[in-house]
Amino acid sequence: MDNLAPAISPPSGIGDSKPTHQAVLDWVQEVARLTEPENIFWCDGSEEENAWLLGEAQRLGVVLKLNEQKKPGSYLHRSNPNDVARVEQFTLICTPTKEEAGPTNNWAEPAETYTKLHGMLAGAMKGRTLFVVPYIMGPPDSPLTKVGFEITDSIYVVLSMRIMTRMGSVAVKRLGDDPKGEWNRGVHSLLDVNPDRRLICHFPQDNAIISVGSGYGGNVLLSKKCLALRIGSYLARKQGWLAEHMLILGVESPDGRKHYVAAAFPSACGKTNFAMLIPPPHFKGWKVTTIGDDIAWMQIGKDGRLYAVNPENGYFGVVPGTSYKSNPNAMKSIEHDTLYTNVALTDDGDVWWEGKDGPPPAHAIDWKGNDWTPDSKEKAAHPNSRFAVPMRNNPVLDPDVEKGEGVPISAIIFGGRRSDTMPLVFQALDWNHGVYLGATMASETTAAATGAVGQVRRDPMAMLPFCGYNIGDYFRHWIGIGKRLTNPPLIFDVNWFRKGADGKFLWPGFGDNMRVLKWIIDRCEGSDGAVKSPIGWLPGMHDLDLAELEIDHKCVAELLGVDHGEWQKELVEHKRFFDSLGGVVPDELLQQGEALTSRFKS
Ligand code: OXD
Ligand code: MN
Repeated sequence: MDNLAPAISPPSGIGDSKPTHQAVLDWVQEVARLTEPENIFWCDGSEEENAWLLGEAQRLGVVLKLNEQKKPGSYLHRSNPNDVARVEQFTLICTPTKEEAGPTNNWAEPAETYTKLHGMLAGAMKGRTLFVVPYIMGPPDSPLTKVGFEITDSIYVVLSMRIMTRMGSVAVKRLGDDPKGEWNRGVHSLLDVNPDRRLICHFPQDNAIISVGSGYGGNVLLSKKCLALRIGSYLARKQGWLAEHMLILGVESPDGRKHYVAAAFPSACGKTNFAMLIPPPHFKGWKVTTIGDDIAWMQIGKDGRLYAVNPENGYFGVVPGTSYKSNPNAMKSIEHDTLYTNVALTDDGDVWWEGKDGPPPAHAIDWKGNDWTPDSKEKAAHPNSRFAVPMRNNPVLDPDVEKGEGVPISAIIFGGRRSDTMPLVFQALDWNHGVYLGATMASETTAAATGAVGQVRRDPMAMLPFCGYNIGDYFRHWIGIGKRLTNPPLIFDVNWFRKGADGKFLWPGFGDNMRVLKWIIDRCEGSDGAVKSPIGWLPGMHDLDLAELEIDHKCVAELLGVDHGEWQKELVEHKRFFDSLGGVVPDELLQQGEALTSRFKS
């Protein structure tokens, strides 16, 4: 199986939904003149179109239909083994000056980059179909919602975009014929799926994206990381809102009090699990519901609170480790109508991955298409194998997910994967201190991006790979938003991954994270169950509800401990990180660093 597929010839009534917006038509013609496709397929997002495309994708070997009894409406795609994750080193921000892209981005000069990309794209779609995918990010009636058009020569991208975005006529209608309407131009071509010709380029000033040489979701579903985060964060700063790498969840108490929280964790650190959490039996009557699992767009409401929408329409989650034990709601969501990528195929036409419930199959076809048995040295599923699933499959989807104004956010949570130093949970002293916590966040790297796994790297607000402009200006924007919020969310930091001296996790995680969430909600409701420490407010030993949890006192003390030795090293790392940014860090955050250091001395 591969992404590359020859042109398809749709019957009449399919693939001919040409919009009327002149600039869109002109742009598509321009790209077609350059890439020379055999034909143009205008997507409308309908059921009929999707069914026909799925048939073609099977015929061409781009997807394989799974056993209809075991996984109704579901398909498996295998990517080129050289193309399984985001490529941060080939992801470019093309702004007129290097300073605008800032110290954390790979910068390239726009005119030169366009010339280079146009050279790569010349004739690239010969013998292929050029698909035009109109889509919106955000609920149809939200003021935050953005229109995008993605041109692609990958049928897999079209099928995935229909899951991940509100795709087709809804976008054409939203843009209308207004020549001044704002819309994103996205061009994607697989070229020859060659890592040496792979570039993911963003032109924030032009609201444009060009991605070549890859078929992996994070590089090619241009709606997601490219528009909703990189271009989105640029637009958000210009327009006074926030585009963040955050899940959004609702939490309702047995007596009907409801709060929403947004949480930024780096890629593959459990955002999807947290967003679908099932409270342990002791929390009878508590409900957690999902607004989003990856991206939050947030604006300031008339009441001075922060309101969030999920711009996406589906989840593109990491499969390995997903089980009825770790995330029953995700498992239920991916039982049907799911597009799997790079998992193993069982002999009965089902899918399998490491960490799934039950024993491994005696035989399977691994993600590369080779025979696999439990004795094989290679993994059956790629560690970054994914599911793409419509959010409506989620049994705990929040009823307000389509609300245009968004949901009010009571708490913002930052968190990373840290074996040491960072306590299970603590609360920032105020907004700017919270911004400092986000700005100095760090996490052990995962398989979501190419490169070494398990190394601690600073990942401010989990946005290091996704902030589309200068990170110093991004921090300044956060501080500015805080000044405008008369009723700001409280800010917290969590770490589910702290380990004891024996190298084992101290905290059970998953559903038991409800215990931490409950403390966060209590604090939002004014509870005084906390003790002040140099790093912020920590729960006291008895402030976390640990009833019916088998955990010894020593573990809890370790989880909530602030080890001065570890923190001295951490403070050095904060300073080293800020210094590495070359003078862009706002004074407010430098002062936060100094205040933190002096709190340890007093
Ligand atoms: C993702 C990522 O796919 O962050 O969400 O890599
Ligand atoms: Mn993500």
